[in-house]
Amino acid sequence: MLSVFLDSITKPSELKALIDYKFSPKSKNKLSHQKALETDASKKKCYYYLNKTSRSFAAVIQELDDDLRDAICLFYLVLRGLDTIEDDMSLNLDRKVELLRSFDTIIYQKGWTFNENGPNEKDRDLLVHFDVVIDEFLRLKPGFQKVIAEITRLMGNGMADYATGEHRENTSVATVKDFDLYCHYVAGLVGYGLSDLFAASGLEDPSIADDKKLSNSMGLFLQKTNIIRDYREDLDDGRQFWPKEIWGNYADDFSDFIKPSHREKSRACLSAMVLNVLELVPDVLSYLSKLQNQSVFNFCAIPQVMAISTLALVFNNLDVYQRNVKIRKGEAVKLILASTDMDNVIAIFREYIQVISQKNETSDPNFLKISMAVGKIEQWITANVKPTKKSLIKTNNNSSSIFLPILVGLIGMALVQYFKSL
Ligand code: D61
Ligand code: MG
Repeated sequence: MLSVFLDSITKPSELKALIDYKFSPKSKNKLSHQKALETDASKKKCYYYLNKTSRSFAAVIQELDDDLRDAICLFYLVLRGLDTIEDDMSLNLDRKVELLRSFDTIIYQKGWTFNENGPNEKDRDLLVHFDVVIDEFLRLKPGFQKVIAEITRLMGNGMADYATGEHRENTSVATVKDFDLYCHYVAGLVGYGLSDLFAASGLEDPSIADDKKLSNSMGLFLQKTNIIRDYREDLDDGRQFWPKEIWGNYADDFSDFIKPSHREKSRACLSAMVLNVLELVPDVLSYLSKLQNQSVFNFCAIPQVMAISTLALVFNNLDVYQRNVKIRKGEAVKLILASTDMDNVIAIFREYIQVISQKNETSDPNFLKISMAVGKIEQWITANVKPTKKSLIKTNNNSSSIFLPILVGLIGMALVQYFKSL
C-alpha cells in the first residue's frame, strides 16, 4: 500500500488521484449492486469469482447499469472458465480440445464442475465451482444467454484449432494473419459479444453491433498490447504469441531477444510489434465515439486507455524482455478518474501517442512507419474533435496546496519504514 504512494512520490497529480479515488463516494450503480447481493447468495458467489479472477475488469463491470451488470459478469466468467482450459499446459491435448469444442453446451449442464486442471493453474478454483456460474448463467434473459453461448462456441472452436497446431509453425504463431485470427478468437469475439449485449440491453443503439471490424479492433488492441507486455512471462511458460512473420526478421530463435548482445535487434522487433498495434487506434476511437450510455462508455474506455498507456511504456523499452513492466497504480487511477467522456479520452490518447512519437528514433528500421501510424491517429483526432471545445484532461491542480503536507507525510512514513528496516 505504502509502496503504491512511494511509486508516485514525484508525481503530485498521481498522488492526488490515489487519494481522490480512495475517498470517492460509492456510485449509484455500485450501491444498487451491493444491495442486490445482500439478498442473493448465489449471485454473490459469482461476483466473488469475478473479483478473484479479474484484476482488469472486475471494477468496471460492477459499475455497469443494472440491466447489463450480471450479463457481462457471466459473460466474463464463462469465457474465463474456457480460457482456464486453454491456458493449462498440463492438460492432455485430446481432453483439452474436447472440452474447448463443447464448452458452449457445458454451460447449460446444471451441476457441471471440473477438477482436472493442474494444481498451479491460476483460476482452477473457478472451474472447481463452475456449477455456481452455470446456475447464474441460466437465470439470465434468453437473449443474453444466446449471445454468450454463441461467442463461447466460436471462441472454443478457434482456441481448439490453435491448440492442435493449425495456423502455427512449431510452437510459434506463423503469420500476421494468423496472429490477427488468434486474437480475433480470444478477444475480438469478446468485442462482438459485448456489442450484442449492449444492443440487447437497450442501453446502446443496436447499430453499435453492426460494424464488426470496430468491435473486433477493441478486443485486438487489448489482447495484442498484453501479448507484447507479457513476452517474458509467456516465454518462461513455454508460450509464444508473437507472429514469426514479424519476429523472424530480427532473430532466428524467439528467445534470442533476452540476450544483451541482441539489444538493437530486440529494440527493432519491439517497434515492429508496437507498430502492428498502433494501426488499431483509429478503430478504437471510432467505436468509443459511438457509445451513448455513461456506464457502458466507462466500461469500454477504461481498459483501452490503460492499454495505450501500457503501449507507450513498453515502446522502445528493453525491460520488456527481462521482466513484466506495468504502469504505476497512481497512473492507472489517474486514467480511471479522467476517462469520463470522449473529449478526455481523446486527450489521453493524444498524450500517449506523443510519448510514443518522442521515443521513436530515426535509427529504428520502423521509424518512418511508426511516424505514419502516429500521423494517421493525429489525423483521426483532428477530423473528429469539435474545435470549439478545449480537449484537455482536467488535471485539477487547484487543490495543489494540500500536496505539500501530504508529500511531507509520505516522506515521513517512508523514513520510518526505512529506519525500522535497519
Ligand atoms: C470493451 C470492454 C472490454 C473488452 C472489449 C471491449 C473487447 C474485448 C475484450 C474486452 C476482451 C479483452 C481480452 C484482453 C485480456 N485477455 C485475456 O483475458 C486473455 O484471455 C482471452 C480469452 C478469455 C477472454 C475473457 C474475457 C476478458 C475480458 C472480458 C470478458 C471476457 C468479458 C466481458 C468483459 C471483459 C488472456 O487471459 C489472461 C488470463 O488468463 O488472465 C489469455 O489467456 O491470453
Ligand atoms: Mg488464453
